[in-house]
Amino acid sequence: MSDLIATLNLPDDLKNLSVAQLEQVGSEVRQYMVQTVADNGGHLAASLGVVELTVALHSIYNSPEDKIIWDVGHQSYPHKLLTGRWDRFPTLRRRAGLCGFPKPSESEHDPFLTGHSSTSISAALGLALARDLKGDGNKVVAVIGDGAMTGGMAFEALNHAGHIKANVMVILNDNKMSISSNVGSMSSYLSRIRSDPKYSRLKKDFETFVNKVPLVGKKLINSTERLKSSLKYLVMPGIIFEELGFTYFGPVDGHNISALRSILKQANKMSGPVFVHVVTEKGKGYHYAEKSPEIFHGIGPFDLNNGLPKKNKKTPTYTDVFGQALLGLAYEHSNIVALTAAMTAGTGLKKFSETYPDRFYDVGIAEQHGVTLATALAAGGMRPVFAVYSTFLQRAYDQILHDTCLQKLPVIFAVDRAGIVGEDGETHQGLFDLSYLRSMPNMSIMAPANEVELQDMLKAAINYKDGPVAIRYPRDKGLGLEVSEDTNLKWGRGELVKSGENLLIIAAGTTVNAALAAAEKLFWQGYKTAVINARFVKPLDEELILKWAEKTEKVITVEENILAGGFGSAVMELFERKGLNYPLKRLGVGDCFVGHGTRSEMLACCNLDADGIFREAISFVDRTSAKGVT
Ligand SMILES: Cc1ncc(C[n+]2csc(CCOP(=O)(O)OP(=O)(O)O)c2C)c(N)n1
Repeated sequence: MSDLIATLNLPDDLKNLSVAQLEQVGSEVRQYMVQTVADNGGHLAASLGVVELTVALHSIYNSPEDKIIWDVGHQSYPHKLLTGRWDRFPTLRRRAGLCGFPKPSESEHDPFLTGHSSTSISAALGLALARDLKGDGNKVVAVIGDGAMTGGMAFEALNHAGHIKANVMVILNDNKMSISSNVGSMSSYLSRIRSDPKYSRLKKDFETFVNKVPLVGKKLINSTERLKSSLKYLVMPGIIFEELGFTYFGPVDGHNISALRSILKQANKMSGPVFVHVVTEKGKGYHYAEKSPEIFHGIGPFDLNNGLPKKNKKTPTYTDVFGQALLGLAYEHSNIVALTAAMTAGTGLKKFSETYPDRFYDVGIAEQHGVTLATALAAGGMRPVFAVYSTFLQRAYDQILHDTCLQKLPVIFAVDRAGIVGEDGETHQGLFDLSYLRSMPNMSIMAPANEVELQDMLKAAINYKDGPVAIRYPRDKGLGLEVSEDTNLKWGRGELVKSGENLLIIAAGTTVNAALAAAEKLFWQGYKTAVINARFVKPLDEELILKWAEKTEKVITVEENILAGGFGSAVMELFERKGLNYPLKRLGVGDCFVGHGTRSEMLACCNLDADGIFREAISFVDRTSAKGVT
């Protein structure tokens, strides 16, 4: 443990330290965090940016009685370190170790789970209202980034909190960055407040002026409402938040502990909703993260001395292949437009955004708006491709159903990070999309088994005009195949990739590869196993499935999705519709949330790797009377 921190009982002792000692705590936290993330990977830049803010907060508030809610929660590492998780910090994001996001089951200092953006103000408001109903006196603080402020939910909550004059504090951590540079008119507005010293000076002058005006002058100003508001508009920073019912404080330098403490103390004295605007630098204190905050937003293990990733990425990921394929298709089809909800790099759209800036939209962290916007672009004759992580698309369930599917408009959803995502854990797993998309009429769903199929599926989707299409693929490297080759992909058709007579495995997406490896092992146990690559989850290739099910009379389905309503359910529904009683075993994720660990560890944990499928298959064929087992 570091020198000063080793002597402290945290977080309580922070209240007895001088500002210089608090700064020392900050630098010890910062150093430990950089070292640990260099080993484990994680969200470094955002956490580096809030070190002083976190120290200041814990030097004033009494956690866990006072509640601090970190929006998204990727910046909560300093909070974790100051609230009893110092020793366990090296287990960050590792299986059975500390979670990368706030988690009430991990600590009483995490009053509410976060992971998806823009929820903190609603959560803080709810906790504040519960406090008031119980008659408790604790404080509730939401810390939200300027990126997360682009999410509609944040405004819904501000609107409500201001209206009911709730006693709640919102701290805006304004670093100009979402994952990439922030977008939108709110961001430009914050920029103006931040960068124009005139605003802060004028605010002070205005207040002094009003206080000094003799009674007559005050009356004059008060009675002239129009004049008052126009003056206010001219000189007050944060007027938008004031108009929403909040008392605005700031902007304040988020790396100056003394200034932070004094503004927080002032804000604490107010009753009703307060809004504290804190300006920080993402990546602060680690040279490479300051220089490239986007790269250090979420990073794998890296070399401390040069900031370079430890693993050299040779084989392209599914994301890379998607980005490259879309770029080629956009060249051929001038009506293709691409959309992202604040994930340009993460979804592989960086090159597209640079090559076709007029055909690219970063809507901010606004998946719901993104879906309806894409749908309307389709209604207007464009071919929109919305690239989005499976977990975040959940936000837009109703927009997909009500706007896209009901109108049968040809929007393409490139559903990235579908399936097990690994270290980000349960808030980020992409395990629900097959179920929620499959239940929607007019939706087609494809899942590639490899990167060549992904490229072909995207082509097929662009050429399909009859309704929305989702292509879901995992957070993983491809198989290293030559992507310029075409496959024999046909709309609505799967592919038999291995014939066999004792057992049929039908797999969706990249589980096909694990299924093939399991089939190989089953062969040595005497089971000749057929394997179908479903390719289409909707519409199903019924003909192919029924033909091989009839031959083998035992069927296993495999998918990286929850079992309820997923791919296996589609096969089960097919058999039920046809009145067939083949023994059927569905492999996927049961009725539970999957935690964090590497992708391969968690796949193994869910029996979705080759060994797991093999074990499940053996127990399935043992339980049911095998046909023709040799
Ligand atoms: C609904 C949702 N969409 C996308 C994301 C992915 N995401 C994580 S952090 C982030 C940017 C957040 O920016 P900001 O709130 O300004 O925090 P900063 O990282 O700059 O501190 C995004 C887009 C998410 N967590 N939730």
